[in-house]
Amino acid sequence: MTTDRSKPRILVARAVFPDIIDRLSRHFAVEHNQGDAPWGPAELAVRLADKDGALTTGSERIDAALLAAAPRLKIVANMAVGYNNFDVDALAARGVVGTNTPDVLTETTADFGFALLLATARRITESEHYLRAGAWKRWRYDMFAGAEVHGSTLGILGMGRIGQGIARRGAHGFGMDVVYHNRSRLGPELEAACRARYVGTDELLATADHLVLVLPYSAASHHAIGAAELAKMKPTATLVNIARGGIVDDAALAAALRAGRIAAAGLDVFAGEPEVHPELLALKNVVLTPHIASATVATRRAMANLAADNLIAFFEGRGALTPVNAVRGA
Ligand code: 8YV
Repeated sequence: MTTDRSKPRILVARAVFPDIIDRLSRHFAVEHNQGDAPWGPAELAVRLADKDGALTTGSERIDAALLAAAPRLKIVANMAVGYNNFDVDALAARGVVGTNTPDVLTETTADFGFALLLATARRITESEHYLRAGAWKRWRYDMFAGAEVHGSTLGILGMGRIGQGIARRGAHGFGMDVVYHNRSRLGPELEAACRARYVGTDELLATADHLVLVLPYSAASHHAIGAAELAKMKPTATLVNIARGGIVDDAALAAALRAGRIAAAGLDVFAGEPEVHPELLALKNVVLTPHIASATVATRRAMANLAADNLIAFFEGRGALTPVNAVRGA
């Protein structure tokens, strides 16, 4: 914490690489949370009361009530590409700039989406638990026999940068037929680069052997995959969610997995995380990871630096680098 009042005052809401704090401190009076204490909305409101800017993560909800408690706030830099933790209308109403961290995490997150697909389809964690439990006594012809990945049909719901990265990996690396659905269809050049075919949601659900969710969370995508959608999938299909919890109805998914309506799921995100639906925890045919799709050292550093770059550029009067809304100026 510092009391230098000549510089803009910044709150860094969660622990971050120490050199990012050093870097920010050259430009700003920084209050940080390197102990990573769990600051709830009330504590956050108190700490933002005298701040000009904030560096947040997906864990901090920035809404009208919080903004009302932060009259000086001009910019909130999210260390995430997703910004469903922002109430964008409330930010616009107050003239506060929101920024995110696109591009720097695209390939890393696509790598992880593919890793989760492979682990789920090929039953890697389930078989490892079996081995560690001492249950492996002899080979058997159908032991942990999973679903084929190469040459199968990869379905992608949400075809932004990360979805395209997964499509390229599937098409070029694993010889998969790629089908996708998105709010808007890609141009012919991008479709060719991804070797992906645009389909409606019913065809996507019915044809995918492996369906990966990479769409942003919004009221419109809440429970985009529920009981009705799961019923349209192949009983042999794998579902992977690296987007946001809440896009999948976790209770409906647990029921479908238990009943064999679909074969398996790989989930990196959960409604109400870090809580996980207890029925998902009890199932063997689901691979569960704690929201780590962007978690490589290099990528997390790039995300933190881009969030810092946004704050620095904004307060130097150059404008935010990656704004998510149209508010401008320092
Ligand atoms: C973040 C993410 O790690 O970028 C995103 O949208 O989901 C992750 O990369 C997480 O949101 C923490 O900010």
